[in-house]
Amino acid sequence: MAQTLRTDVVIVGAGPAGMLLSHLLEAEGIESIVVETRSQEYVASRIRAGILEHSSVELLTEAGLGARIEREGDEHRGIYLQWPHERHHLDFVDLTGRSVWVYGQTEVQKDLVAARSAAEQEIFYEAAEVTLHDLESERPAVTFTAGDEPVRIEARAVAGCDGSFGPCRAAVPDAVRQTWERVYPYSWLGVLADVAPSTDELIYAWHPDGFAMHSMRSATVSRLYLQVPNGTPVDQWSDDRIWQALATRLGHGQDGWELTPGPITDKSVLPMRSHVQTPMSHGSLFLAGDAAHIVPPTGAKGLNLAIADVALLAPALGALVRRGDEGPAQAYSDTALRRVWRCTHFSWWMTTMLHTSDDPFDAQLQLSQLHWLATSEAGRTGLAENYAGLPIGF
Ligand code: RFL
Ligand code: PHB
Repeated sequence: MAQTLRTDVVIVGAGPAGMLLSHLLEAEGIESIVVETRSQEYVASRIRAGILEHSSVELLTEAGLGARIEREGDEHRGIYLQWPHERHHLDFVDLTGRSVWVYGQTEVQKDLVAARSAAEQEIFYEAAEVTLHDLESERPAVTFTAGDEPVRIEARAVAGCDGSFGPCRAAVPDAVRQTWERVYPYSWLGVLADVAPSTDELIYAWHPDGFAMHSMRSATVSRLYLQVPNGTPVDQWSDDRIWQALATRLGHGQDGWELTPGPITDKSVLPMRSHVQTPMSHGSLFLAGDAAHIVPPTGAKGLNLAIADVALLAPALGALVRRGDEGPAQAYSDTALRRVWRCTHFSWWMTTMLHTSDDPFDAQLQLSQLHWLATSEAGRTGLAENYAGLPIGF
């Protein structure tokens, strides 16, 4: 016999979208249970996003999750954009009055786990065979096994926060869902290194050899990326080769700037794609975060979009569960998709402007756009507005 539990919302996935949703729902007076296939340690240790936009920090702070960001995060006024012989600082604060914060996804996840465990949030880790039921009814359910025990959770709604490989997005019937996809013809080789960053703010570099980026996690840890061809095996890139390529692509040939190398502690190749599935809800199922959309990381938007989705979804589920008011839940998909498509476009634009291809025509258009950004305040303001983030509910 399956153990049967009842709650207001079953949340599938304990990544940032799922954990933040459970936190925001509690503030709405709504109960939830979180179901996650991986272990708590695995979810906590994934190295992913590094930048929180202005609205994300505001939201996390309002939700009582801002103390460590304020203490340990690093507020940045903007970014550097560069190409051979030129490096330009774009000051988002001067341009739009908004800043961004360097605060890793691993840290956001730690803060969420601490807050949820203080609130005694019920979370099933290492759940197997997670299956969704009766999504077109007002009494949907999720079943899974925990250890050897079958468990069934019945609720008023299911939140699909299970990332790009989870089962929730596929639970929307084929006849209803539409997907849009763009696979980019390059990947990122990402490294984490135990060395002080050689820059005060992030550098996004166009170079004939390919894009490179210098980011960071703290005063002693740097995060760097190189454009590589799709399918590149990590072991083709020795540490020496990586540092040499980074020095070439990030060097801009002026004022003696140098990249300081150091011990590399993590190395991986990330494919780049855009993917959007619509609608973001069906019946009693609501998708949020990577379960509904993926963006290439060049715009630093993935985590921020997940945060923005659940900021809309929590009050919508609050109205549904507490008052039986379906209006905000029905509007959720359209409202969330406005921001999703804006960020999908921005991420595509940053990606295609900065990654080199074999086509010399593309290179001329890219350099022309970069020159425009360097010389036009209107151009820079557009980039800044998108990078530092539009208000939630835009
Ligand atoms: P997550 O973090 O993938 O969490 C989904 C959770 O669902 C679980 N899950 C299931 N749970 C129950 N039942 C099932 N059947 C399940 N199947 C899966 C998973 O184990 C997982 O714990 O999605 P979420 O919460 O939507 O958060 C989204 C962000 O994680 C993501 O957008 C960003 O990390 C994207 N991203 C980046 N975003 C940025 O803004 N800047 C970056 O630099 C950046 N780098 C990255 C990234 C994503 C990466 N991935 C996905 C490979 C680098 C990488 C490598
Ligand atoms: C990161 O620090 O990992 C990072 C920052 C900005 C991006 C992508 C990744 O656009």
